[in-house]
Amino acid sequence: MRSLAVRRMSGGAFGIAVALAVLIGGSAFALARSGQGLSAATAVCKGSEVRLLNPGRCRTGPSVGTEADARLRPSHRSRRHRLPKSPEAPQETTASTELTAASAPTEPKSSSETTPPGLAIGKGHPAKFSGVDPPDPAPEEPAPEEPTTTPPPPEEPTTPPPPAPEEPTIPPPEEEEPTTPPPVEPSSCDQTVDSTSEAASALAAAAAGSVVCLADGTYGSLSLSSSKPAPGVTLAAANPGAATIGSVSVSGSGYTIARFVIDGGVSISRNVDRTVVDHNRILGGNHYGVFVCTAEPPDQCNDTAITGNVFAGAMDEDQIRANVFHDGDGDGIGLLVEGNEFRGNQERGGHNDVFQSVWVGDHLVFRKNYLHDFGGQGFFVKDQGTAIDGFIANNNLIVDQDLPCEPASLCSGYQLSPWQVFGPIANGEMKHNTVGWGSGGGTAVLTGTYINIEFSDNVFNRLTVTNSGGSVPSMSGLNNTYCDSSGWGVPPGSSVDCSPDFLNPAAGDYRLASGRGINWVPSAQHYGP
Ligand SMILES: [Ca+2]
Ligand SMILES: [Ca+2]
Repeated sequence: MRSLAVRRMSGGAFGIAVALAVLIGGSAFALARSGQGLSAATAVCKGSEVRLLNPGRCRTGPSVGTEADARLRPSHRSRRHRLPKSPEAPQETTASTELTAASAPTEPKSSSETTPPGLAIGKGHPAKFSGVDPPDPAPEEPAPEEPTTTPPPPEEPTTPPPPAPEEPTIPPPEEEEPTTPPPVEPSSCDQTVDSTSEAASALAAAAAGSVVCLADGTYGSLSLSSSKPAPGVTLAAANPGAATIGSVSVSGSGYTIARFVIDGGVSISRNVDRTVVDHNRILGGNHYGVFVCTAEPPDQCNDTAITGNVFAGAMDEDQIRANVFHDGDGDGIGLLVEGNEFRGNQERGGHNDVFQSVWVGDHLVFRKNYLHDFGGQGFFVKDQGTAIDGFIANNNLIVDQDLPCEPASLCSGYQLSPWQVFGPIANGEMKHNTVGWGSGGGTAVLTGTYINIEFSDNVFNRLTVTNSGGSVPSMSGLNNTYCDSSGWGVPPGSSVDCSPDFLNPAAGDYRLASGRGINWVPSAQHYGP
């Protein structure tokens, strides 16, 4: 799979276009919220982000029991395993149920062995969108949020930790991993404007390669609809993190959105090419963080990149929803999700996942992401009718999956799966991932048809390989470390270790001297603006 070596999509300058802000089914949503008298609490929490990391302070948040919930979700939500059935939304079932239904004679494990407490397998995705785009049905677009009056201050780039004394030498990575690319610099602004209407005009007139910047401030929503030829155009905050924008609707090709605080999510429409969402802070409390894309086959979104962002807080559904991604330019990447930090996701009854792939796509590259201090599910791939051709999930760190459901009664436990990959997938690899350690942490699940997939050099806490996706996956691979496994024909070179000697987990350094697992530390990355 090295032939799939990923080259980052152009993060540089781009041309521009304008768009008419067409905000979608938000009014009802906002109305519902205000009707619950929650607006103030929401704004406070969103502005400070405290709610996202300290749910106890904001338990009256908007996600539970609102009119919007009734529209967006099943009406009966006493438990997360009873989403209503529909042709597109298979009912969530427990692992034991699915294993019984599709029991494989070769799988002698009892349900208790294959169904760790709290494990949720086979969760259905919410009802699909209507296929009309635009206008968008309710689930497609986030409701416009009242802009926060006080955007969070830009985060200072973290400084690398001092070298640990007598730190073991980390072997060089087996493959050359790209570093997090530098964000657009303010000095690169070709022009700076101070309203979304001016931005729209500037983008419409901009030549490919241009960078239009927004001055410091809080703005409403943006719609980018005029396609731009390569290398596209960039809309950036003039000063990193000092401009807050609402929802961003992308229906034209060739846009990079960089270094903003985004409080309304990013939605990429069908048949859009070359969208880059780079080094933004994407706030919770909206429908999705980034939605790629509002379509189903045969429509698709080509060559999308989501890089270097921080996703902070739970959405009504997923922090990233990926549907029909496609490698249109033949560089081996259809959707690149790389170098992002994800925190604060929680299961709120909407099947809230950090990353969920629905429908088929091709050439998914999920790499070097940092998932921590979250709940719900982590990396979740399911429901594609045909194989995702080109599947790379490498060098990701998933730890401290310990946020409870909200409300806690939604979950029998909060240790939902950090890594759940349903086949069919083909021609790819899962390598050098470190998953399920720290506080909390559910069981990773691999299931379904895997074709030419390598699973090597990973460090998983708990891993289940089941037939709940229709078959037990067959993988090649070497040299994994794990604590507990079920149904897995453990590859050669694997070792059992329930307390791997991570270099400095208290400081987020989950590298191992053996070179297995990740080869980077979060503190050396630049997330967000
Ligand atoms: Ca591509
Ligand atoms: Ca979901």
